[in-house]
Amino acid sequence: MPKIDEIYEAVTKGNRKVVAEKVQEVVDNDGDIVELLNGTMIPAMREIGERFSRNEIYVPEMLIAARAMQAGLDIIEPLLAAGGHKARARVAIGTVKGDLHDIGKNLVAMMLKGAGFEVDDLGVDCAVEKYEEAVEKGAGILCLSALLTTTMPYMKAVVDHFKGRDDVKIIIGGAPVTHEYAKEIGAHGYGEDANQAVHELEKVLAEA
Ligand code: B12
Repeated sequence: MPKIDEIYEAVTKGNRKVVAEKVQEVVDNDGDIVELLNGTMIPAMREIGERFSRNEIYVPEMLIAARAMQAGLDIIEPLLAAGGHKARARVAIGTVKGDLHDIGKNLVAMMLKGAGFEVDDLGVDCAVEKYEEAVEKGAGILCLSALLTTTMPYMKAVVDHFKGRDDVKIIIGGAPVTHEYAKEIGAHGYGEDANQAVHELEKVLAEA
């Protein structure tokens, strides 16, 4: 079984091949993939974010690390989803219009699938119409992600669009998003990370 440090380092160095190999080794050895995700891979991406903020690395390095992370996620995702039980509710998730960040959104989608929800991943750069289509296909909960302060206001546009629809609940998240902002725009829930997203969804469902 690879040392978790090796996977952490491979993600931060953007070594896609090593990440895929080592994650596969963990899987082959029946390792704890939820712990691998939450305890190693997500913290590695956070470190990348901090290094970028300190101008120690730039966009290309960030992108390379993101691709390495995705290589590991591609292996884990079907397993997390397969570990889930019968779908508890239908959820649609998308990064809002103008925003192309999808690592956090993908993680949330993956955790939700792992928790047994049926997840319709709408991708990035989602306009109101895309969420509307998902609702028409049966999604009762919409998860909105935004990583840019400039795209956050679009979350309000989506919330406003569905105002008065009791059959649609909206949960928001992303690095610049806060609980206060969620309250301010009238979203039904907010999650700080992928784990909280699951709890928040369960809370919203229980209240429905
Ligand atoms: C990787 C990255 C990129 C990659 C994205 C690759 C991809 N496929 O996603 C690339 C290189 C493409 C990129 C581009 C840009 N980026 Co960028 N990027 C980042 C970086 C380093 C990490 C983001 C990330 O993946 N974090 C790891 C994941 C796991 O965390 P997360 O996304 O926050 O998600 C977690 C939670 O927020 C939460 N969550 C997320 N979504 C949701 C949704 C729901 C419903 C819930 C409940 C929870 C939830 O759960 C997630 C998992 O725990 C951040 C720095 C940072 N500190 O966040 C900058 C950052 C977001 N980027 C930034 C900028 C400025 C840009 C660019 C404008 C740069 C440029 N000049 O071109 C472009 C914008 C492109 C666009 N139109 O979207 C700024 C934003 C600043 C601001 N105030 O808005 C940041 C903060 C960097 C910085 N310090 O300046 N970026």
